[in-house]
Amino acid sequence: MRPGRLSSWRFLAALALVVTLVGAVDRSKFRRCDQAAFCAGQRAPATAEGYSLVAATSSPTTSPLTTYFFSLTSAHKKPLYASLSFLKAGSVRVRVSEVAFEHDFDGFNEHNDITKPRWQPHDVLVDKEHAPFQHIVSTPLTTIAAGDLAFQSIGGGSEVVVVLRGAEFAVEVFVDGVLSVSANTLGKMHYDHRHERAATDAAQEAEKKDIHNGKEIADYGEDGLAIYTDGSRQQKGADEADAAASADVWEESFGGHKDVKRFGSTAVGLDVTFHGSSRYLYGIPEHATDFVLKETISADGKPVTDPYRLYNLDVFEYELNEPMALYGHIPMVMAASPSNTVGAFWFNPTETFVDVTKAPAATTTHWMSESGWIDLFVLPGPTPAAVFSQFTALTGKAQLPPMFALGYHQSRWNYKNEPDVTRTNEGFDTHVVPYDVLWLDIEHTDGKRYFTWDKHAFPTPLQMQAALAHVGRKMVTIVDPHIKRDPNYAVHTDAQANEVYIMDENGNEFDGWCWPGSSSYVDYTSPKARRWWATQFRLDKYVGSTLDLFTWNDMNEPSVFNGPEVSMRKNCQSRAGVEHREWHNLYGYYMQRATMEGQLVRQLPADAALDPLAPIPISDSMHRPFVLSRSFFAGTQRYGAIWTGDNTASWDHLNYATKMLLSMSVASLTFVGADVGGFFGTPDAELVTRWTQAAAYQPFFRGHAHHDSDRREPWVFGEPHTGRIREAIRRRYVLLPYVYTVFQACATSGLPVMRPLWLHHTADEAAFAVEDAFLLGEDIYVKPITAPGVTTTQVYFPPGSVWYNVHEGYARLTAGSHSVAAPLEYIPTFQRGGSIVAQRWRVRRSSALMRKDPYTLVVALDDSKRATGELYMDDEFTFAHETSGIFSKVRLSFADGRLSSTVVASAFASDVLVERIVIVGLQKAGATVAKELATGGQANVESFYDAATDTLTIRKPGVRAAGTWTLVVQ
Ligand code: NBV
Repeated sequence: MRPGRLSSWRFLAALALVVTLVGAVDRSKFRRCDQAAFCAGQRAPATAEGYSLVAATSSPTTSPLTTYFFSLTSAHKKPLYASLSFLKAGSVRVRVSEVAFEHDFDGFNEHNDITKPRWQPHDVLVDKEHAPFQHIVSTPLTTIAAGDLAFQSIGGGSEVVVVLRGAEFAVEVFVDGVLSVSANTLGKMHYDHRHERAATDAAQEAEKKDIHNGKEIADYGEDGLAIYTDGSRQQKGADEADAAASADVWEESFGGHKDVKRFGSTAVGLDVTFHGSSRYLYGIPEHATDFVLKETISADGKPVTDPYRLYNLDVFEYELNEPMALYGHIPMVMAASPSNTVGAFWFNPTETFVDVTKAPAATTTHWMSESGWIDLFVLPGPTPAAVFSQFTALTGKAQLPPMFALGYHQSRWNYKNEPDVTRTNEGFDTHVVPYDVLWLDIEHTDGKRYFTWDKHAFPTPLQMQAALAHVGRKMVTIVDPHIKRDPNYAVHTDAQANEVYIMDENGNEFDGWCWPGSSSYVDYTSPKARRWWATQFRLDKYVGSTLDLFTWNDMNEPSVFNGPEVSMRKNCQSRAGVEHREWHNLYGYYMQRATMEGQLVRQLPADAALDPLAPIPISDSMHRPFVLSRSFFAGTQRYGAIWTGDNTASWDHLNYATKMLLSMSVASLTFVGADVGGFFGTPDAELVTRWTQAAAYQPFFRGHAHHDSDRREPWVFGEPHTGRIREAIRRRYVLLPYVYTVFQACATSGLPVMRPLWLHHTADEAAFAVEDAFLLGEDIYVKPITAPGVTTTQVYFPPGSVWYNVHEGYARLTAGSHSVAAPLEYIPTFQRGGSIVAQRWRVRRSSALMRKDPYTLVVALDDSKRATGELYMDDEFTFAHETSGIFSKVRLSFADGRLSSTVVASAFASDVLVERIVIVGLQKAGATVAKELATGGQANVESFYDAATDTLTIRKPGVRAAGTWTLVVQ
């Protein structure tokens, strides 16, 4: 921001920033459960709605069907309709609607029309295939009573039986004969039917009865309390929750903003219980809380904290250990235990609160949403890997990112101008620190008009990008969703002409306040608007952009400075006439998708026909996209990377970064990271060092800082700090072949890149509580140091496993908690015994410059002197691996003294050699190595055994990394 150009509102905004910088989050800006009628009413319900299952509208038979439909009745409420289906990938889907299902679930509803089913984002789901299943009359279960129905899936890994309880409607899911998950067993299912205001007196009465336990409200007192027809009033302060629940079903106010509800209260809710002892619950990101979800309601029904809130918001200076909502949200939990792991996905993008209650034999979640559907997917597991496979079968697998995106990213709000960019870029070379991407924040634009450049600060963007690209480096610019309402700004006038803006409640273009001042917001829920947005990234439209320029989507909760809770009014409307309340949590998801598509569209011929409903065609030579988004929903892994927003330069924030990233990973976001060093504030050298060391092993690795923070590029601190930071970043580059191989495997399996220890050590209950350490893939175990002055730390290792301390001469560690060295030079890092990890030891300026370099294989043996691993190779930037299968993969194994590489795929031609092999844990002094020759016979290979570290180093074995070969160690 240049002096002299500060308009008055900017001045005020800047002042507000400065004032709030001293304090912490302003909690009063954000709703608690007791301030939201739909939550307060459901959290403390007067009576259960008491549904029973009356009939199957498609009669159950023993012949396999794909979906069954039922009716539900209640003495207190209007009837509902339910359906049950099994998905091919193994999950069980239960839906409840106030409108009868006319046909199967896809293709419903464009409009918020009361006669039609509620709006549902069916394009979020990938897997729409139903597995056949059948109604079973007799089952291994002994408890099928009259009126209950039991269904069994046919095929699939484990046996899944679903019992629908008739008298008091409930769903029970048995996995391999064991009751694992149930819904509505506590009778908390809630469904507010939509009403039309004019013709709703009767319906409104029913709602009131329901909410107020049969007491009719006559009026509201000046104190805001309900006055009942019997003269009683709600006791002041006795129960705030009840007070909020008594808000008028037609409107509610918060923070001076009134929300008028077109269809009255349309809230839905359901309890979902995970049975069995020792259940640990994880997921429902994004919260700055512990990884293991905590109880919010005690077993005897007393609130402990507010429920976890899921409503995408731009929370300034968020605090730790708070169930408050943050930027993104995935309504999915995983319930792990040593006996089995199951999950639940509450497919609802409206504002949601989740209560957690823990009891010895079961853990209950209570999902309370403002609107949307009851649409529950039970993910029956029974292993964590199976839950990931089931969830990503529904929401999609992550893409394989281009290699550069896995390198180190350098960002700052803001690199001020081209000389600043040049100096920063050269700084990395001068100080011999590798990096791949330089980022430009909002100040690079002409007055926050995205897709433009500040012509004074960045007069030659093409040359600037070319200078970076010269050594394979890339640039990222920020593109936010708010578009300046400036009649001279082509993006704005084009958006108006194409009718792609969100509308307000009066049918005008929504006008909200954000960085550029008066702004409108693109309706990314509309396929047409998404295609329009994508075309803005064409190189001829985004003047000054190149194929080496990628994108950062910020403020996409959406953030609206003058809106309720710094977001959009809920009665704004999409172009299809659907209220914002229905799709709020999807806004960032759809924006990132549209931006990702923009990076594809810009590679197509200018005259390519773009049907908004058809996928964008990709071909071999097209480059993979890279988009970072702050806001997210289930399935975001398909569109790019996510970071944890505006954290703070503090040791606590470093500690919570691991917890938050694990939570996102459990919800299947694979490409996640936190601002290295912390966004707000100025970290000291020790904090930056420790943060860089931890983030070097986390999926998305970017240094970023607020404009008021001091500069913190790796060389700013001087020695010995710069050397330590350099070493941490170089370590990332050494591991890139392994990291890339893990990303590729995750794109296939649905497993996350960053993993909790329990994901691979499911039998060990102690592993379920570990949240201060994590796995990168299966084979690298990392313990971040999150306090100053630390030189040693305790690390927990699960039974039956062997680990080698990478920094301590490969010292061998087994089960238990061990004290290990953690000097400022590095953080404790371990390679799993039984693994082979591919590396590149010649670190260069960028990952692209290392593409042809030879590999080093580190073979870490388990107790039976065996190890396995994989190495994946492709061109690292195009789609050829996907469109034509142009990749190579080898399976590596060490057993019985033989190390061999077996080709699994060979389409990517590569002559890159293995230059070194390090075998750890051989315990064999005097070992010799020979290579088996294709012609028969053997040739000796140079090797050196170091007894102190028990490592055998094999030099120049003369084998191709992508080839088949065997070395014999004798
Ligand atoms: O674009 C400016 C910042 C950005 O640097 C940060 O990373 C985002 O999370 N942005 C938020 C807006 C202002 C935050 C105070």
